[in-house]
Amino acid sequence: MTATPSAEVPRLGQRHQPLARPQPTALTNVETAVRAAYALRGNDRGSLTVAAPGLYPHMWSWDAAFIAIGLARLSIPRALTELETLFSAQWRNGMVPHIVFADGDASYEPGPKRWACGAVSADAPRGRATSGLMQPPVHGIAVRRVLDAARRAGPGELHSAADRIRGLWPGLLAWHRYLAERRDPDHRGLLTIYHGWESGMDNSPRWDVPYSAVVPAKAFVPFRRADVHALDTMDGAAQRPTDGDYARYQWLIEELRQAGYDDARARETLSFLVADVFASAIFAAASAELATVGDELGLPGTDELTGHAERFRRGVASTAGDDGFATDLDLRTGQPLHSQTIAGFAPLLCGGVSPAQHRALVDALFSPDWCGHPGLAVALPPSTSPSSPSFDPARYWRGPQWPPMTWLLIWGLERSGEPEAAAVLRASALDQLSDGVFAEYYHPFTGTPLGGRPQSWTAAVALDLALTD
Ligand code: 2M8
Repeated sequence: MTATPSAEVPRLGQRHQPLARPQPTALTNVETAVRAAYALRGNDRGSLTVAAPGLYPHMWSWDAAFIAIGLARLSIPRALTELETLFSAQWRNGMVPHIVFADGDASYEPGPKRWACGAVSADAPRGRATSGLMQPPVHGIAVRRVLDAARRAGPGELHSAADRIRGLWPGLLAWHRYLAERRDPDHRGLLTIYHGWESGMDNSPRWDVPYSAVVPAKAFVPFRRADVHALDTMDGAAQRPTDGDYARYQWLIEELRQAGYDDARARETLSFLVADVFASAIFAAASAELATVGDELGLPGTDELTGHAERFRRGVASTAGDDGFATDLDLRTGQPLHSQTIAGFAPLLCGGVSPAQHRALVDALFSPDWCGHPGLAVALPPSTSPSSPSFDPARYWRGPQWPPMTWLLIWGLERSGEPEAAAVLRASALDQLSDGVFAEYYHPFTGTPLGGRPQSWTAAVALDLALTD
């Protein structure tokens, strides 16, 4: 299943002529924002924004959080509606599902029938079809941003946003409690994930080793690869996970369904069980952000949130080496999962490492292994380092640059006292997004937009970055 790097990948130290970017029509920041707003409007289905037309015609959990961050620049009420729709599909045990299915589109696979959540779990919501997995909990960060936007907008907006955040609060607390209790029962300060999809970085080299232990049963009937057909391009398959990857993704859903989506049973029976440092860092950061919201609005549970933030910050830092890079852990074997992916920068989101480790991480981010690679069309971090043998520049999470990940790093750098570094990344991000395409991901060497488009979370972060003072 490991993808072979393509022949065009330049190696470090090798002379490389940067390739011309394909679209010469760079937009100004205001034009980028206007076009991003238009793209988001086109993907708006009323009370939810689909992740992308065609490829992802439903609501995805962490996409929705980024979308709310972007929408807060346009309409605070609409941003809150996005979060309210997502949380209206929350499971009884507190889990926020990774997909909320929009009515009337059966093109995406696996669809509600394959998940069968309501049929096998009493925790699944009634009256709303969802998947049985979760995604990284960016929502607390989104709530903080929406409240800040409301404060900027004036007392009327602030008053009504605060009311609606009060309404969301029990769900937010239950979500964070679910993560802390069910996804970290051993109190390592690291979230357990049951599927690469839960990391949001589906086919990242992070998961190559644990996926090699996932062996689909012979009798298993895989579903159709709707994703490849949804991409309106000849080489769509080269931009997506492989068939081998997909057979494993589908088999894990089967295992989860057989476990009734029950956390205790899943932990005993699943053939994929890893501690995800990037999702854990997001959880630590989102818990800290939510605690500030709770304090400001006089809401309960802020001590609990601060406790989550501290525990997970420590957990992430405990996996970092002298170079500051965080390392995922295979919970089935107890082995660390070393890979050169963007997830290693997790401590930049949540802190917890020493000043020397922090400095080493920031330096690494701008080094030739990452943003300083001489072959990059735009100096932004690829999802996998071009120096890694697993790097594949066009294949999804194995190389392309992903704008929402850039946004998270900019946010983390600002938050951790690195405004100059954040400004450098932001300028490059706006350069990339000035194509006005809002692609799902970008080829790091050619700058070619790849995957779905317009991808809502890309448009959302473009809007937010373009309108930042
Ligand atoms: C991708 O994941 C879905 C499965 O969840 C897919 O490939 O069908 C990932 O990039 C994920 O991070 C993202 O949330 C989702 C929707 O944009 O697409």
